[in-house]
Amino acid sequence: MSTQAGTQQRWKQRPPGSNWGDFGPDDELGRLNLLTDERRLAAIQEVKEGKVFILSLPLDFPGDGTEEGAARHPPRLYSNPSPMGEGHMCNASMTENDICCDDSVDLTLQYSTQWDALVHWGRQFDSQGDGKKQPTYYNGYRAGVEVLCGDETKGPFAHKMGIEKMAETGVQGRGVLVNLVKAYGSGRTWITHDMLMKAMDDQGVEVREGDMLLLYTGYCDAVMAMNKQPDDAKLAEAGAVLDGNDEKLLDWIDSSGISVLIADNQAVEGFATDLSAGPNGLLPLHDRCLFKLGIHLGEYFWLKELAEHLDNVGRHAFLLTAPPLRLPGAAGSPATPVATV
Ligand code: UVW
Repeated sequence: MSTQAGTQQRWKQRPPGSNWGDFGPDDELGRLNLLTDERRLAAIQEVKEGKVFILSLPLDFPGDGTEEGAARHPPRLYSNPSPMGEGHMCNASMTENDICCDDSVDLTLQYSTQWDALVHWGRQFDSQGDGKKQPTYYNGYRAGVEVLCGDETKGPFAHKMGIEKMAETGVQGRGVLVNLVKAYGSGRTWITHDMLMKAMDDQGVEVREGDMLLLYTGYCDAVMAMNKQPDDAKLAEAGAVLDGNDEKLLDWIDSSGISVLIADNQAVEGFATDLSAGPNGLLPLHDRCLFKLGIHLGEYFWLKELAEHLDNVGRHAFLLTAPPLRLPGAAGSPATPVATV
C-alpha cells in the first residue's frame, strides 16, 4: 500500500485495488490522465470516412416514468423575464422589427445521456487507518470537506472533482465499441468477464491503454421505442448489463487501462431491484470505477446508429469527443458526444 508525499494529510491508507495517488496526490481526473496528446493523435488516425454520429438521446428521453415522485425528471424550459420590463422572452418584441426567445432550464444532470463525475459515488472508508470510517471519494476527497451539500442559501458544490474538471480535458480519444446486442441479443443479460471477452474476441475488438470503451446493449433502443412513455417493467428486461459482482470483470476493467466506461443503459452495471448491497456496496462496478480507480462512467449514450454502422463496415474503433458541461461543482452532466468514424 503506497503513501506518497502530499497524500498524508488526506489519507493514510488507500482501498485495496485502488490507484489513489498514482496520478499525483491531488489528482482529480483519474484515468482521464491517460488521454494524452499522443493517444489523441493516434485516435485521429481512426477517422477513415469523416462521418459523425451523435451519441446523445434527446435530453427529454427516457420520459416521465411510472415511478411516483422520481427524483430525476425531464428538462423543464421556461422563458426568461423580458428585460423590457413586461412579459417573458418568448417571441418577445424587442423593437418594432425584432423578436426574441431566451430561455432558462431546470435540468436534472443525471436524467438522460450523462457522465457521472468522480463525486457521484463514494463510500464509508477508513482512510486514516484509525478504525473510523468517513464518507470518502476517489483519491481520498471527503464529504463535508471538499464535497459540500449546501444549505438554504446555496446548493451542493464539489470543490474537488466536480464535472467541470472532466470537461476541461476535452474528453477526446480513441473509442472502441463492443456490440453486445450482436453477441447476446437485446434482452436483459448479465455480462460476466468471460462473456465480454468472448464478444470482444468474436468481434475482433482490441482495447488499448487510454481507450474509451463503449458497450452497445440495446437498452436505449427500447427507451426510444417507448417514445417518452417508459414502461419500467419492460425496461427492466431490456439490454445487457455488466455483472458488477464478477470480480474478474472488475479486475479486467482495471488491467485493461481504459480511460472511461460507457454504455447505452441506465447504470452500465445491473443492480438488485430490492436495493440489497453486497460486500462491495450496492453498485460494485461504480465502487471500483468511480471510487477506487477514477474511471468516469457514461450512461444512456445513444449507440444504435454507430454500432450498426461499425458492424456494416467491419470496424470497432473511432475518434470520440465527449465533454460534459463545464459546470463547476456538479456531480454529473448531460453530454452531446460525437463519434467520428
Ligand atoms: C445511480 O443511479 C445511483 O447512479 P447512475 O446514475 O450512475 O446509474
